[in-house]
Amino acid sequence: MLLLIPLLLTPSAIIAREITFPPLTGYSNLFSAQGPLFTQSKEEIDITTGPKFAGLTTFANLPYVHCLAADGVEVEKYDIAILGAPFDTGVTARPGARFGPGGIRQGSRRIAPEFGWNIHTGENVFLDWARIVDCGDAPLTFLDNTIALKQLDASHKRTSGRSANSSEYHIPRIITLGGDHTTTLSALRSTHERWGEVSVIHFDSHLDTWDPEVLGGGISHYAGVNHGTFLHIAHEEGLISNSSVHAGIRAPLMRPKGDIRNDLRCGFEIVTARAIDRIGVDGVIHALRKRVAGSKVYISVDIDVLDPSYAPATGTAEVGGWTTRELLAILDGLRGLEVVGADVVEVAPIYDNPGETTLLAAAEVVRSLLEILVHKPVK
Ligand SMILES: [Mn+2]
Repeated sequence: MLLLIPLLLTPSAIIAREITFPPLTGYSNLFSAQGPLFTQSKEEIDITTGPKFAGLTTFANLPYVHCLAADGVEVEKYDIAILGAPFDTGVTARPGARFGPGGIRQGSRRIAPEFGWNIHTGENVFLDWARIVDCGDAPLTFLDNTIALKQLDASHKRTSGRSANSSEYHIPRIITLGGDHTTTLSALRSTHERWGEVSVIHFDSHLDTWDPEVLGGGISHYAGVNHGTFLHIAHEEGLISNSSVHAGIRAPLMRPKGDIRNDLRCGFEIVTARAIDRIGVDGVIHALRKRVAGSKVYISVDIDVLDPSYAPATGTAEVGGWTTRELLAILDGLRGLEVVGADVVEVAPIYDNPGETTLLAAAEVVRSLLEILVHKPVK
């Protein structure tokens, strides 16, 4: 046996073998009257292009740009940035959304700029005026929420602070991939700094305006900053105007009247999940547009606005929600609004199924948000 080993290592044993898988072609004749049907020879095999499943995974195969490079370091310019916020230590139920950014990118692998023509609108958001890039994820510690949110504040500030690629619209806009919903607070601080107060269109099954004394138990200031209180805090910080609106609400309240009273005080109106049965998709679109008319808008999509049958992979699932088709149609109906930032949050891939139902839905929601942003540039 030992004598055989040197034989196997001799040159004659390691000649590369060309494997031909029959049939070579479905055509009976490789050469037609017009010339060869297949012109690509072995030497010409192209490995420099080819989208989708090659290379590293960015959102929709968009180019990666190191948007978080130190101030003063030149990076490629962009108009819209995808930024991941891998943070999930502000949740009150199941954790796992720190893997949301990677999950949403995984769900988007099939999407590529050259295959990006929308059958409903006839437009290709990726080949329009805006240069859209993926900035990767912000570096957020998982050991201290206060520090993590400061890191996210700084990441937003740097990403939105670079001069845009467009000579007409100077401030790059950001779509954040969450992360739990606490991450929206940093995004709203960032939009406030660049654009002033915004109206929020908040797709969610939960109110998320809970008083930190109520949700957090008042045990510490630290505990009060979480994924169910960030809109209360955004209101307290003066980041959002009192013309905001929730869409898809259905989760139970913690107090019979106090939660709603506080919600009104924070500037919100409510379109419940069941409203769609009465007023339909068009009615929901009309209600949302009417509420935010005339103001700059931030759109936040908690994936738990969808029914768990359409989006099981989330931390605080609530049954009785909207379908993916309904949500996408409602988002398309928001085109024309002056949207200065958006996010998709609470995607926790570990709870998804092998078909990646939630990841596919979240990726399509991001694509819809991109279309809203590209459709209406904002000065
Ligand atoms: Mn939420």
